[in-house]
Amino acid sequence: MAFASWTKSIGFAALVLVTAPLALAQTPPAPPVTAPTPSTQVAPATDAPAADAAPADAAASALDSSYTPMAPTAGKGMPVDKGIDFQKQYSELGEYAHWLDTSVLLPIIVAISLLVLALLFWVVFRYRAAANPNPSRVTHNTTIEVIWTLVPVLILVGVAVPSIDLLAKQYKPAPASAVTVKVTGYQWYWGYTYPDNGDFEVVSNMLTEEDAIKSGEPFQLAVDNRMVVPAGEPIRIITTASDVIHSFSVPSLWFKMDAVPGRSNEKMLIIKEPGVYYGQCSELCGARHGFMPIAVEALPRAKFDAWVRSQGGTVKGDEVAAAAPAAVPAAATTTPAAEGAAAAAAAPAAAQ
Ligand SMILES: [Cu+2]
Repeated sequence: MAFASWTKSIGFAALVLVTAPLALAQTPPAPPVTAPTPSTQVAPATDAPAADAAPADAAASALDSSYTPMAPTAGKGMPVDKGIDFQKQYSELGEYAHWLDTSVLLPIIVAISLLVLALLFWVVFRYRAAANPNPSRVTHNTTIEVIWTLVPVLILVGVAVPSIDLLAKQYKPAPASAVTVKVTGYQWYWGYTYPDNGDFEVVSNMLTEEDAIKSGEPFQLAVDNRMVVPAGEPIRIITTASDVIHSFSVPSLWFKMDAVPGRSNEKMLIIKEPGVYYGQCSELCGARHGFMPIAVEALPRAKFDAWVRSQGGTVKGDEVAAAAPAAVPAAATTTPAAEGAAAAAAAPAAAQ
């Protein structure tokens, strides 16, 4: 009886745990809340009149198309020797999840394990045949039955509240202003397409051991062309695949999303600070599954814009910024950056 009521309660609690996230998952996503205004650098159009005082400088910085791959920081965004914990997190969701693991789940698991172990030892020694020749015949104890039903339920509710909260936050869609990156898994490399920036695609292959060492990066994580994104801004990542199922996964950003052929999965990512963050394909996808690493490079907005131009892509507001110096011919016509951008605009295909 007691066991039956206990299992029934646990069964119910488990049902709540399992169905609640499902119900949340099936709720249609709320319409994007008013999009946070993109950083001021995104809208040079409104700044253009004010820049009259130094049009050449404005044009040079607005049309900067220089890019040098950022050197990774040792131990940041990558696994470390003898590491047994999660990697240090660089997104708010990651920090939340890491807190849930180390400050909620782990203490509860340790406490329950120690309690059960202590009870086991107590029973083994206190009630062994030699010390307790006449065993008790008691079969029911209402107080104990209520306690061992209620306590597990309360523990599960305590775990469910932050778990469901985290789950709901992970389903929050990106705002309309977010930068979109379409991630395509191929056998066996990644492609990153930027539909908001001229729809160019960056193909990313693993570096050989020799090249990785030469560039000061970890072998089997370093790639020739990284997925470059702006830091501190919402990014809409859409994953898909061209052949078999892959999984786009970057542990230090708390990001993992399957890339399935014929289907697009979407998830928002906000990286707290600039840096290089490494990951790997996390779905067994064939012979070279272990050799299609991921390198995400988060840059400040102005540097991201410059990278987009270096790839032959377009940056919102560039047309206005490019037109502004034309009004002051003497200052702007010979700016090398402007020439570079014009050349890039004339031959975007060649730049790729
Ligand atoms: Cu794969």
